Formats: sequence, structure tokens, C-alpha cells
Amino acid sequence: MTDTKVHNPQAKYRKDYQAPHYLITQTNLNIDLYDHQTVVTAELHIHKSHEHDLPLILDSEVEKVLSLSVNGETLQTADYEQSTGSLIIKSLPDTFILITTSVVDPANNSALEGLYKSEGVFCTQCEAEGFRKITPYLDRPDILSVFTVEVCADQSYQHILANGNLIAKSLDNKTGRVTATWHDPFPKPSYLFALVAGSFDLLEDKFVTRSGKEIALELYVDKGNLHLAHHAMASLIKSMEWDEKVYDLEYDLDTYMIVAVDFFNMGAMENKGLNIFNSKYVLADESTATDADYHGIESVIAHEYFHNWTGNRITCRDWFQLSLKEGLTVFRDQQFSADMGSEVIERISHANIMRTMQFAEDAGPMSHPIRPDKVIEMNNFYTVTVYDKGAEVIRMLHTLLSASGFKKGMDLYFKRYDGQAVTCDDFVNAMADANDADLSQFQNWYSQSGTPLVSVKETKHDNSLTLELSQTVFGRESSFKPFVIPIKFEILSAQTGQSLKRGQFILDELRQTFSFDITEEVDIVLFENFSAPVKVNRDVPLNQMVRIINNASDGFCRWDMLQSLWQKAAVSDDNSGVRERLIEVISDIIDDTKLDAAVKAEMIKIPSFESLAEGFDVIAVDNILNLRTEIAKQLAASKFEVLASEIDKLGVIANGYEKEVVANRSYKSALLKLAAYANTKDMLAIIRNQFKAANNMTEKMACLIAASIADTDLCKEITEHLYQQFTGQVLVFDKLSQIVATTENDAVYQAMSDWSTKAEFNRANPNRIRSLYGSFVMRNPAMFHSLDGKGYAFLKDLLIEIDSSNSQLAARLVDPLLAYKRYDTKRASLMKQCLVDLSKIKLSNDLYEKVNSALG
Ligand code: B3K
Ligand code: ZN
Repeated sequence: MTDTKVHNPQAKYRKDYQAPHYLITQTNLNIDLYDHQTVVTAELHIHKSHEHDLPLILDSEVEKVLSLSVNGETLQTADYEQSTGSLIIKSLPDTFILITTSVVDPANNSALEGLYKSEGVFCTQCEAEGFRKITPYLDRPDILSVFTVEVCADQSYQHILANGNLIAKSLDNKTGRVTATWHDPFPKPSYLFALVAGSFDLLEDKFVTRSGKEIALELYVDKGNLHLAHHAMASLIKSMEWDEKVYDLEYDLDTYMIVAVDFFNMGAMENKGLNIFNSKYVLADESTATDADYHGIESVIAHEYFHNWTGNRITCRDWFQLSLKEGLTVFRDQQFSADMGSEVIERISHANIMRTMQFAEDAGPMSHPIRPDKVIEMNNFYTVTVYDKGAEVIRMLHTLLSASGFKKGMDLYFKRYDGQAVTCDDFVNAMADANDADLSQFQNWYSQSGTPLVSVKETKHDNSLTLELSQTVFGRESSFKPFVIPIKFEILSAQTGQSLKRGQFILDELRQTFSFDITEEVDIVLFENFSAPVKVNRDVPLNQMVRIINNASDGFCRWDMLQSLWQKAAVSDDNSGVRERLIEVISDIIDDTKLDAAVKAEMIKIPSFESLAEGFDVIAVDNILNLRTEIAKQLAASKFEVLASEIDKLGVIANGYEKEVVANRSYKSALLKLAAYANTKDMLAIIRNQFKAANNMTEKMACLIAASIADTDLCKEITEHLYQQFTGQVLVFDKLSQIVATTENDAVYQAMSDWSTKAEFNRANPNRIRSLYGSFVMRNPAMFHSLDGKGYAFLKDLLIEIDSSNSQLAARLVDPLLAYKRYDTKRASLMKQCLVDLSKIKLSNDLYEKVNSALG
């Protein structure tokens, strides 16, 4: 079975939603697992939702349907119709039991959607529309059914798991096959169905809920990896505690299971009671995982856990409402991470995601509202817009209604809709009703795509400061409806730097004026804590920028104004003096001994190519690349002594994942990376010594990254050293792949080709492809955008290879080509040609939708 679908994909529209004509109250499955011939028997208890004579149209993408019966009577082939993607049965009674028997081929399922087998493990991924690949069904999220599932497999599979509670397990001695029966008492949509059969090591713990119920926690990992599961388990327990404390939400089943698998298209999946995780988001210890990995695990474990209420207990009516569960759950996991670590660092990282990825998506051909109106392939809409902008929209509600108002809204949402499949409107209405607020205009965030641009003009009079604000959306100036934009602000004395006032106001008209009674010269800080996902057009004089960088109370805003200064340097003439000023400011930051280590690390980082590109209408690739290296080199040369002594002072940092040591490692990594631009003998010696002394992966990777900047040979030497030390450990291999793929010269192609012959590199595994080739296309702008077009052609060939086996993966990797219109004519035409070439071959729905929207 491949994922390649017929080539006339039909779009679905949100406006066409119809309530289901049939409902399935009970779903009893028998799944007889075999590598190529798994037989799935589904007993579905169905009734009509109202009186009608309409046919039952099941979604069906199984290999083969063997038999069908209605109320015990076998259907003849004339009684039903099979067309692409569906199975249609006519003339049905009001209530009936439908039994279907069909066959699937898990071992040949390289798309990793539906039921698949990889490396000895059977597992499933059903969201969004994968269940129809397992059995014919009404595969839509508003069909909620109680599932009982019998899974039969050879007794060599030690663990046979499905959602809910294990109610029976037996072995047939004659056949050597085990049958495990699972029952999930909570009605659920098919996308939350899961099954796993394999042999694992099991880490067990327990959690006692606030009301005294004991929950068994079970974490299944590949044999030999038990020692890598403790951080994930600790993260789960923290998540359970946090959701009780902050939202009064307790877990509802008796067991919470997490299984880590190596072959997975994304991060993880929140199946009811049985989360399936990409092993990257479970396995970690200090010697193999970095602090970033630890953070990723903690936040993904939390995210999937939080879905139990925001997603599973209350789910989406249709897939256009995806942000109902994803935006809200991302917001909740962001709150959790901020509580576990640092709010400022979290906001910096989310603002970076919004600016480098979401604003870019919104400026490109796949731009869509957080609640899309039109979809061809649903898998294409698990986007930074639906997830991250969706979370920013929820955050604005939290800001507008206050933390306690937001909590009241959440309480009402759970009270009203528990056990139902609902819409984004339902969510906003619960927020409005609980607070007696009118949120009708706020809904514009759900219906309109594009990044709002807020222009700010400030005028100082004797006794007042006036801000004239306006909002617009590029390309839709005359047709968009104004957004409700909360603006958190601070007013600083220009002379003393002291904070005079902090608060928030709301921009909700096209143009609005706000005045403050102020007599002295002041600096106004806007969008504290990134209070709205907008671009800001504001001409801040250099001196004022610097004062804000030095004095703003909000660490996020100090960082933010520094990013604006970088942007200004990127677009200004070399002789404008902006670069010199930027260097001065960063030098002062480097010298500042009072700054918090984690924030300081963020402030001395050279912004990514993508974040500087965000300020350009036509992205000036070479200018941006040059600016980054030039400034870094000048800073490294002029501040080398200080950087080196700071690295030295930090010394050997204690291991552990406590906030303070993580901050120190982050600071040290940033120092090493910046100092590496000095590529002097002294620096090479520092990298060598630091590498030798490092006793955790965070510091080792920091040295490797520094070496990749400073010296090719040293980089190769450290890569080889780590490869030898961790041979066979694929998660470490992936880190090294990223370094190989970001080599900034033509040797990168040979290096990637050599690297891909290593035993660890399995082309069927999405993690391997993403770490090597994904890093090349997303993190190596110098080579990907090289003017000879080689980078683009490389990606095109890769997409052709991957699309027929794993279309979801291909559709993720194509993104950098879609934005061709934002590049200079030479690059744009090379990129476009690749898309044109792709459009001429038979593509999956996933890739078809993206390529065509870009060319259309
Ligand atoms: N809900 C899943 C993502 C499913 C992606 C389908 N292509 C994980 C998450 O957001 O928690
Ligand atoms: Zn999610």
C-alpha cells in the first residue's frame, strides 16, 4: 500500500458541514494482526440520526473488503458500492448492526498512517483521517462511539495495547496467539483510536489524583532503553499535578499509557489513554540528550496529557475546527512550560516561531485563518497557524479577560460541552458568557488570515504623549475587518530609565488615538510579553531603541527591541552607523555582569536567517548572510577576551535539569558559538578543552556547533568522535546529521551522501530524513539558496523520491520552495521551476495541494 492517491483531489469547505445522518453508538473491533494480512472485523451499532432514506457512506481506504452483513444478513455485491475512498450501502433500517470484515497490510504501510508495522512493532496513527485505512467507518470527529477492541497477535508480542482498560487476555495454546480485549468507557471519535503490539521495557509509576483515585502510569520503550524514560515519566507527573492545580482537571481512566516508537511522522499523538510518541520526545539522559531535548520532552508530554480534556473529552465537530483543541492545548502547554522554567525565555521562543515560521506561512500561498475554510488534505493543516497562532489567539483572550476571567470561561466550557464535539464559536461563546463580555469582533481572529500590521506614530506635547495607531493586513487593506489587539505597554523615563507606568489598551478600530498625561521625555515600550501576534511598523530613533534595550522591565521587550535593532541594521546602508551601534549595544550586554544568564544568552545570539528575512519584502539573501557573519566576526574579535573569560568562569557546570544549571549551559553555548567566529588558535584550543571536559550532551553539542563555525577539520574530528562514542544511537546520530547538513560550502552534498550510507541512516524513517535533509533545506540558507540552483534541485529530487512512500513527510519538506515569490528574480525562477517540474508528475494529495496553491 502506498499513500499515492488519485490525481483529482477534491477540496472540502467549512461552509458545507452537515450533521451526520447516521450515528455509531458502539464499535466492537476484532483485529487479527499479521504483517501483510491483518484482518479487521468491525461490528458497528448504527442508527439514523433522523428519519431519512439516504445511503450510509462509509469512509474506506482498506486494502480489501471481504464481507459485509447487516443485522446478520450477508450483503451481496449488488447491495453495496465501493468507490474511491468510500463504501456505500443503501436501503438500511433505522437501527442495525453492520459487520464488515476487511484486510490491511501493515508491513507495507510506509506512509505511517493507519495501522503500520515498523521494526517489529505494530502501531497506529489515525488523526486526522487514518482510521478509514484500518476499517470502513464514519471517519469524522463528530461521530462519538464506545469502543471495545479485541486484538489478536502471536504470543511473541509481549505487550498488546489499545485504549481504555484491559478487560480480558487469553492465550490459545494451539495457535500460540494471544487475544487482549480492551474497553474504553468514554465515547470517542475514531481519530483517537490506538493500538500497539510489540515487546518493550516498561517503566511504571503511579499518580494519586486530588480526589484520591490512583492512576497507573506506564511508559513503554524499546528494550534496553528503560534508563532513558525517567525524564518523560517525571514530566507526565508534573503535567498531571499542574492541570489539577491550574485548571482543576483530573485524569479520568485508571491507566495512562505512553508508548515510544521510532517510526513516527510527527511528535506524538494523544490517543485516549494510550499516547503514542516519537521516541525523540521520550528518550533522554544527560549523556545523549541536550537541554533542548529535555525541554521538548517535557512540553510534548504535557501537551498530549492536556489534550485529555482539551481535545479528547471535548473534541472538534469537524477538522476545520482543529484549532479548538490545538491552539488551546498549545496555549496550555506554553503556560505549563513557563511555570516550570522561565516565562521570558518561553515568550522569546514563541515569538521567534511566530515571526520566522507563522508570519512566513501567512505571507505565502498556504496562508489560512486559524480556522481554515477550505482543505484538500487535512494533514496539511497541522500548521504553525492552527497551532501557534491559534495559541496566541487564546492568549489574547486570557489577556483581555484576565487570568480569572479566562478560568471562568474554561470552567463553563467544560461544564457545557464535556463529551461533545464542538466548534471554535462554542469555545468563544463560553468565554463570552462566563464573563458577560461581547467577543463578536474578537472572532475576526478566527475568520481572517494574514498578519496584522500595526503602525505607530507618537507625538509628544508639553503635558501629554499621543499614540496614533492603525491596523491593516498586507494585500487585504480594503477588505479586512479590524482585529481586537491587546497592547500591553510600559512608559519609561527617558532620563532615568525608570518605569513610570505599565498597563494595557486595546486597538480595535482601523485607526485610534491614545493619550497619556506625561510631562517628561519618555520611551514607550509596546507589546510587552508579545501581547498580540502582529507586525509593528514604528520608527524608533536609535537612542530610544538603546534605552529600551537597557531599561524595559519586561525581559522579552529588551530582547525584542534588540531584534528590531538587528532588523534596522539589515535594511540600513553600511555607512548609516546602525551596525556600529548594534555592535556597541551587544558589547555592552556581553560586559553586563548583572543580567540573568538565560536572557543574556538570548541577547547575544545572532538572529537566524529567517528572522532577519522577515523584515524584507524581497529577501536579500546575500545581505542577510553577510550581515550575520560580519557582525558576529567583529564581536568575536573585539570581545574575545571577555567571551573566553566568561566561558572559563562558568567552568564545569553541574549536570541536572534545574533552571539555574540549564540557564548556565545555555549561556555557555551562546558564548562558545559567538566566540567561534574568532576562529583563532586560542579559540580552537578552548573548544577542544571544553569538549574534553564536557560531561553532558548539551555542552558537547555546543562545542560541536562552535567547531562547525570555527574550523572544518575540528568539526569533522568532533563529529567522528561523537559518532564513534554513540554508534547505533539514532537520536545522537540525528544531532550529528544536523551538523553535516549545515556545512556551508559545496562539500555539503558529498558529506550528506557519505553520511547517508551509515548504518544508522534508514531512508524510511522520518526522523532520519528530517534531521539530515530537513536541516539542509531549513537551516542551511547559504547552500539551499545558492545561486546555482543546486539546493532547490536537490530538494525537488528528494520530494519526488519521498512523496510516493510518505506523502506527509514530503509535504512538510516542500515548504521552503513555496515562498519563491519573496526572493529575487533569479532565485524565484529557479524555485518556481522546481515546483513546475513537480506539478507535472503524479503527486500525493498532500504535495499536490501545496504545489498547486504556490503555482496558482
Ligand atoms: N494531534 C496530533 C497531531 C496529529 C497530526 C496528524 N497529521 C498531535 C498533537 O497535536 O498533539
Ligand atoms: Zn496537539
